[in-house]
Amino acid sequence: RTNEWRAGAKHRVFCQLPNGDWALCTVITTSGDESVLKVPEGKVLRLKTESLQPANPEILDGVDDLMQLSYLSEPSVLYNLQYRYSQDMIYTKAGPVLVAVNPFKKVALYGNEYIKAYKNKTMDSPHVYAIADSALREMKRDEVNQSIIISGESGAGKTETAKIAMQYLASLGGGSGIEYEILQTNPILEAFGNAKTLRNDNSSRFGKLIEIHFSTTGRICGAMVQTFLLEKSRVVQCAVGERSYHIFYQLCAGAPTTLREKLNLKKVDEYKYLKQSCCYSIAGVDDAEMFRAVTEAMNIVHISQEDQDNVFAMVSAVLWLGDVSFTIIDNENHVEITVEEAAETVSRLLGCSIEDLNLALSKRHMKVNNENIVQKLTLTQATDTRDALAKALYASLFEWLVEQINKSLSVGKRRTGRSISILDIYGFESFDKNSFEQFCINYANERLQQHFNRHLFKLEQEEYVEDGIDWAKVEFEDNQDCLNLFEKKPLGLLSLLDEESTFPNATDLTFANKLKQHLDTNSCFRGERGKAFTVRHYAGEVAYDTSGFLEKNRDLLHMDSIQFLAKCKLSIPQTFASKMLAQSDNLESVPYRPSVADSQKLSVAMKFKGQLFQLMQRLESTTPHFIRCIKPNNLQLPAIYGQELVLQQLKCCGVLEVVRISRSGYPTRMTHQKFARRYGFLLLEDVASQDPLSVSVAILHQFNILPEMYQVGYTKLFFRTGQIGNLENTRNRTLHGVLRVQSCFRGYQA
Ligand code: AOV
Ligand code: MG
Repeated sequence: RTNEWRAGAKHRVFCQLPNGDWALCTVITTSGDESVLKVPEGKVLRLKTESLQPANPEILDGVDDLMQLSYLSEPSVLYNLQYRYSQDMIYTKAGPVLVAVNPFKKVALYGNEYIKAYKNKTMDSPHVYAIADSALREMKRDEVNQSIIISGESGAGKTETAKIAMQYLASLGGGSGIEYEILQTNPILEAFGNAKTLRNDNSSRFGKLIEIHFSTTGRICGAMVQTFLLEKSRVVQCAVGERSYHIFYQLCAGAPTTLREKLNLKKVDEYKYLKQSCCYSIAGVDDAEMFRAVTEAMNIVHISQEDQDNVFAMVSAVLWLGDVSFTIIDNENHVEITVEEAAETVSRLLGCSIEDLNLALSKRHMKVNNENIVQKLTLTQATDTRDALAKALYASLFEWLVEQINKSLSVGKRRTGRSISILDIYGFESFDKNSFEQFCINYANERLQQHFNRHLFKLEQEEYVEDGIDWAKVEFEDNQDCLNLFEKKPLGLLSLLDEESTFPNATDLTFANKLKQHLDTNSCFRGERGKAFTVRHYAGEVAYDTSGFLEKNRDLLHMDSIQFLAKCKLSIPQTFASKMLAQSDNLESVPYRPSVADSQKLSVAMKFKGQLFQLMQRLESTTPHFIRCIKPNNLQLPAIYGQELVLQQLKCCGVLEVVRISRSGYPTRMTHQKFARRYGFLLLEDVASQDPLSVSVAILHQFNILPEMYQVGYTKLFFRTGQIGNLENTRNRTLHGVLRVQSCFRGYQA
């Protein structure tokens, strides 16, 4: 433990203010175990010396790579990011990782001038452009596919960052015109897959990987989009203050008169599905204008006018479906649909008869003891069936759009195999109440975190090895145990969930009990009271409530509904249903059961796991570039930097972990030349004639820097945390001393 920093007055330290924030202050005096400090507003505080944390010397204020910090403590990292943020320097490196702090305002860091500057290397401060540029260069140089992996919590800026990276790639790899199409996929996917939530006015409700392909000459020749787990439930249910998908509001606000009449559009506040959240507009967003932008984008990616008409017919049908009501026909609460405007509009838009719609929503065909029977549905069952149909319609529409985009951007024969993938995926989530969605999202993040750890370690080790220094492996916390908790067969969370989902009589409670029975000895798992359980994730503990897990995992669309869609004249749902039927070899309508060899055989969790494995496989064969987005406040406002909030995210997205990893190695590096130049004058002996390495070694000896605190590499010196800080202090004292002597001398002369 080094205590030197405490020794003298005028030292910069961090102290924790009553509100919990860390403030940079100077030590006025230290006596006993207490210090008197001057805090930023000029106030004076007396605090226990023990509670203080050393601060870095002034020359390290606002360094553009956290690795250059001599002290890598939490307050130092927070202060450095804040220092930069207050000057609109929103990007900072944490070693190989780019940290991006959301400015929540326009910052003058983008556009052609900047793109040129990064391309020509006249600018080298941390930036998304710099990351995209390295990806492009390394792709060409090493002939290896690259990936840009963007993570961070909701509203942190992942989607914006992905678009900024795409802009840079489009600009440098453009020429064929296809780059413009690629950029235009964004407004389409955002209209159909983004929504206003309490955390983000433009929240992506799906994960996205876009693979941009390059020709041998480095020109963009195509792209492919893959999406993950769209949040379907939003279509039928959404929290107060949030909105459903943008497209619903855009269509209602922006459809021209003829389309409006054709689709029988109402005002947004007249639809049940949209009314429940009491939120219809977004500050600063013109939905009508956005509608025009979306149709323009659809033209650009070659979605025909006829297809666009079909798309909007589906959007309208989903809205009207929510308004379909039921009439109770007997004293057992059985229902039929009420024949009125809603039902009529739905059947007209989908191209089916009202009878078909009624059959699909109020009856269910079942096979019991090899006998076909028809069950009448109760009001609750019918309403659920209606909502499931609306979700399926919307999900099939989204899937169809992604397919069209991929057809239009298709690489085809031009494929060279070289690509840069950009991953914009939901970050780790921990709310007061966490459900199946968080369960899947956090599982995905565990996988990504493992990928992240592995690569950072590899990089770190490679640099040491390249420079020829001794490198005893540093330990790092790996999250394999938590991954095992999810993936182990047969006694892992996913397997147990699937098993329970196959039992018709299982409930969320029996599922929770099963977990507790089998997993209670697992150190990453803790059973809670009732239907809850806790998982110890790498980013912290999350308590999940199993309510709805089985239902959401089964995600059943009854065979009656599938057959209904197959009969509709509208092509998108029809194709979707035919595909499902083609995969199905058994038309029995049963609850989810593995013996049913159809497209619904796979549970949602299993499908997601499959997608995730595929994704990881794809990423493994690429050189990764990591960007961690940070949200500095929950108000979506500029210039507010909440330390607590930032710190929690730095921990969650592994930035502090990278920093911690580096601490156990040699985080500060300086070339022999720079080191000799900076500190050489402190030497007592004359070294003017010596080479930088000898000068460096002489400095290390004179200042008694312990051998375990540094390593001499071929080109660089590697230091453990805090070492450069001490040298800097000596250097400053000496420089000030020299100045004082000089001014005394001048005084004497006068
Ligand atoms: P997310 O993708 O990380 O959330 P977004 O990329 O949608 O977050 O960013 C949220 C909002 O922050 C944007 O709508 C912008 O207003 C603002 N913003 C982000 N980055 C920048 C930037 N570089 N410059 C200016 N404004 C920015 V989510 O999709 O909710 O997880 O599911
Ligand atoms: Mg997003």
